[in-house]
Amino acid sequence: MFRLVFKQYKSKSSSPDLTDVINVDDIDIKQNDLHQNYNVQLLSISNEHNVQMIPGIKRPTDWRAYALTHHPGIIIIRNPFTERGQRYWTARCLRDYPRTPNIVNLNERLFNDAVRSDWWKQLDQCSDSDEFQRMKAAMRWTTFGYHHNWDTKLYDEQMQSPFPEDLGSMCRLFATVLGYCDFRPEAAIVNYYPVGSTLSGHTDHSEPNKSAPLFSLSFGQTAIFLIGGTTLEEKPSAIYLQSGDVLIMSEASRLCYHAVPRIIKTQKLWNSTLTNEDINDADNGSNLLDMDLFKKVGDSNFWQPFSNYIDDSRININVRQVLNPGDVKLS
Ligand SMILES: O=C(O)CCC(=O)C(=O)O
Repeated sequence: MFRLVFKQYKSKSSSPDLTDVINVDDIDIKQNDLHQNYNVQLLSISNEHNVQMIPGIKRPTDWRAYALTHHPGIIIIRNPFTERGQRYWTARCLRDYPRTPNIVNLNERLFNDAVRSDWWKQLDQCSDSDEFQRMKAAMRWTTFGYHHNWDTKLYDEQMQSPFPEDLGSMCRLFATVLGYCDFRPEAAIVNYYPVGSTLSGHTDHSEPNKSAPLFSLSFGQTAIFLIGGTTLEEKPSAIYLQSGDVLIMSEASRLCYHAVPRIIKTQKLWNSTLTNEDINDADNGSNLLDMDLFKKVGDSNFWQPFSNYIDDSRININVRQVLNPGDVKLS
């Protein structure tokens, strides 16, 4: 059933029927009411743990968060970022994260060391349009923290690069607000999806710790995301993940099948210069971000190449805790 639904949404020959895709923006539900058609419930979010805020993220009491009642443990926070916040994380994912010592998918037979160690710099400097397109389309993932091993599906104590402090702080903020105060961000995959690309159905079971939640952040174009059950027999639900959305896979859904059968170009370009209002407000937690980048992304000239990239691509940051509580390394 999962594969059939995946194929329907992926299909290039016909435009798929999107009427069943859950769009939380269409849902008009009052606090704690259940939307019967969608099986979506609005969650009430407080800041009872009094978390340290981070520039570029709205106050938790202003978040709109939803639970999918047919998929217990799935939570969607509908874009809790400011526009500058979205630009910041997009730029981090493009300019900084796919750099040595982080690992990227770029094959050594197809790309030289300069591209494989600092892809964005080479892309930014590339003046040949065919080569630019080849380099742009080839980037599909980067890993850091504990590196995900796509072949063995096992983590290795020796295979790690530092986990970025800003990303760690952001994930801990989301985790703490949702009550996962002990969450430790230890492994990340950033997935890059040019329009037309997909990610087939799988479960994330490499982590020794399979009970900590998984945080998945989307920037750029919209994904159709499928969430199913623990077997491929169960029919998945389809949901739009839009720029800025944070999806949490926790509890019963942590080990469920999921996939991205389609990227849809919906996001308008944001290419204006931003006012400095949110920078002036950003003194709280500003030590947690690269504030130089946070300021620069508001400038339309600096932002332009990043904006061009997400004009036809989606970026997903997928963060997991690897170790069990109390462990300091893999056994
Ligand atoms: O792109 C997404 O939303 C999902 C990514 C994912 O499932 C993964 O990295 O395991």
